Amino acid sequence: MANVVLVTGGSGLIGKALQHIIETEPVGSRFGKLPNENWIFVGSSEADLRDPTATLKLYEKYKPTHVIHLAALVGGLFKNMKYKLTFLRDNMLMNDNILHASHTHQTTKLISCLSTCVFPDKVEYPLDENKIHLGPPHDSNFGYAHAKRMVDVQNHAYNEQFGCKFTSAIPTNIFGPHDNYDLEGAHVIPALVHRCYLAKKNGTPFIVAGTGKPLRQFIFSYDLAKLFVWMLREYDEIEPIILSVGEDEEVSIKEVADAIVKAVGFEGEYSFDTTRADGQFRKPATNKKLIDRIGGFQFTPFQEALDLSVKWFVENYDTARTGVKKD
Ligand code: NAP
Ligand code: GFB
Repeated sequence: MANVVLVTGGSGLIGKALQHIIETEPVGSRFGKLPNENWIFVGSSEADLRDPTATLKLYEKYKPTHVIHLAALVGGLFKNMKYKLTFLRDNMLMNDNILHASHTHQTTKLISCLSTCVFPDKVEYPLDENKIHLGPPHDSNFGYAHAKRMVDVQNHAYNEQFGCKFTSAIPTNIFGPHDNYDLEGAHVIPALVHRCYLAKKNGTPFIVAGTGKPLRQFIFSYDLAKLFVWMLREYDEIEPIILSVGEDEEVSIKEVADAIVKAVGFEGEYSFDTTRADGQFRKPATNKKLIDRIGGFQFTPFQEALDLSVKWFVENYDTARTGVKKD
């Protein structure tokens, strides 16, 4: 019988990247589709996963043997700061419904998606898989972070009580084609790509929020998609695993802005609005467990991945998610 791999959040940044990898890597290869697999990608129009009945109906319709659960209320620093309760509640509802439906439908394997912002703000660096519950997360995203942490708690409880094989991935900040390029609500890379694109097009100032000093690790969505395929086939632990570039690949927001200026071909000056928040200063995570388990992985260099993402944005401006009404 064919394996049915259901991807929630299939219309989002990582969902689209997974679809791209599954459709372009050679069939039967390590990251490609296997002949006995049927992949299904769903967005919120197919089922609002905050609704338990709609979630169960989705499982009844597709009878997934495997689920990659990417759906979430997602946003950058400023959206997280503004809607803490909504981030907490929507994500708890979606995650609880997916875990419950996966249990009742005897799904063989479920991979949920956390984020390195779930880790404590004050903890010894680098972050590793054993440090999730050692203290409160950064205040700027405590709603989202607590909802995501509970998935790890539930994964262990489902395993201990029912033997379920539910696990989770912990990616760092992500970017790539099909990102959400909303000017206010998006993550730093898509928001700044959009701002820089408008500054070049309209001859207006390019303004970066905060001081530019915070540090982040970024992973390209196509690389991350390969790692999800690897997890599906080859990672059998309940414990989460960090999916990240190396600890030595932290970049500052200023370096990100410089790379975006280069990729967009913006020739003006840019400035920092230091009245706006910096958020967490850094959250460096180790990928040692990943590299040990996978045995080596070639990450796409940052500027190359950024150039590709900017090219995608410029070519798809009319249909990209920008939060701007386009006629
Ligand atoms: P995204 O581009 O914003 O996509 C979110 C996806 O979730 C969309 O497919 C959306 O469907 C779906 N969704 C939202 N609300 C839903 C609901 N009520 N019912 C059903 N589906 C719903 O997000 P992403 O960046 O791909 O994020 C994917 C996963 O990675 C999330 O779990 C996120 O927490 C995690 N993550 C993201 C980052 C990052 O930097 N982007 C970093 C770490 C972890 P529609 O578009 O059809 O509404
Ligand atoms: O991508 P971002 O919002 O993610 O990046 P976080 C925030 C950093 O980029 C801060 C600076 O230092 C901001 O001051 N920045 C500069 C900007 N300009 C902009 C801009 O136009 N938009 C944004 N968003 N930032 C989010 C979390 O944290 O990242 C989530 O709030 C989630 O919960 C996600 O985990 C991965 O790393 O700060």
